[in-house]
Amino acid sequence: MIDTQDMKTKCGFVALIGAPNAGKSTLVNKIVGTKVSIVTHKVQTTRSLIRGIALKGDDQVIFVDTPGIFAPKRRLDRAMVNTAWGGAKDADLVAVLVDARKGVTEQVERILEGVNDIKMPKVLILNKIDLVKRDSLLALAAKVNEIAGFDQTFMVSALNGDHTDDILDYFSDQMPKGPWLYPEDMISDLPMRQLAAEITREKVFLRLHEELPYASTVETEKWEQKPDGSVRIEQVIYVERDSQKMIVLGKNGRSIKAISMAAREELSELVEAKVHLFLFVKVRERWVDDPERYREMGLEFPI
Ligand SMILES: Nc1nc2c(ncn2[C@@H]2O[C@H](COP(=O)(O)OP(=O)(O)O)[C@@H](O)[C@H]2O)c(=O)[nH]1
Ligand SMILES: [Mg+2]
Repeated sequence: MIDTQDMKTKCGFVALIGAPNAGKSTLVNKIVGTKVSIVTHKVQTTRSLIRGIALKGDDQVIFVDTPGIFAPKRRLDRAMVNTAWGGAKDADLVAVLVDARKGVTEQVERILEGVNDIKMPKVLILNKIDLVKRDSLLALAAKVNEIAGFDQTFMVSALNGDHTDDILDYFSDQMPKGPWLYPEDMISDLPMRQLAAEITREKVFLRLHEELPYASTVETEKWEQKPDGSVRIEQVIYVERDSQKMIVLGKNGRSIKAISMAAREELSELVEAKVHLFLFVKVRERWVDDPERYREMGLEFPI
């Protein structure tokens, strides 16, 4: 056994939970300082647990970005919500993010009731303070704390970074003593192939509307380093129906070209090299009921 009591370093997990769109992924990206989790204005963008790793002095704080918690309907929804609560139960500290502009919605209320059953330390983060008046924040903080008791309340804007440093200070202080779990230069535990698939999935979310983002998933099939330093990446966008494939492709391939260009640009930044991106669209009728697709996404397959 290693005696951690005399250790100078601390290391632990902070799970971020909240309703879809509260700003969880934005906050992780802001604190980590790099985009490790994709963000869109649409709900249910994040599907699995994404870990973003931040350093503060001698301490390592591993943020676990979770899918939003909502009333699940489909199997994929259930997998995401289970994953979010599971992430909370494995953490050293749970942070509940609430969109300050939306306040205590029915969805938030249900989450807060669930949070009451969690035994570890809990903090409340009221996010998007750039969108609300200051005086309404105190009332909201009081109201939320009546439903679930929190050890601390923070008020931040994940978007512009207001007070996000305070969060990191507090969390690093609260982490248990112990050795770092990840190397110093690591910012996410997501494998490159999966991160690359997430980037393309973000572009699909941004480009397409209605049910399409939710009917699609992206997987990286091939990743090849070329002798000239460039990278060839092949990815498949899975959809459920032929009609959806037509929409993803778009008239004269316009949509898929736009998705591809946007993804390629960001992938080049990520790998710091020229990227040749090849996107294929495949119809897989019941991918949402296929355990293999869930494994690829890092989700447990709910029976
Ligand atoms: N104005 C404002 N918008 C924010 C803030 N944080 C996140 N957002 C926006 O809220 C939306 C959802 O953010 P996201 O991080 O994907 O939420 P998640 O579903 O909780 O992960 C995106 O359009 C973000 O740009 C904030 O502090 N202020
Ligand atoms: Mg998210």
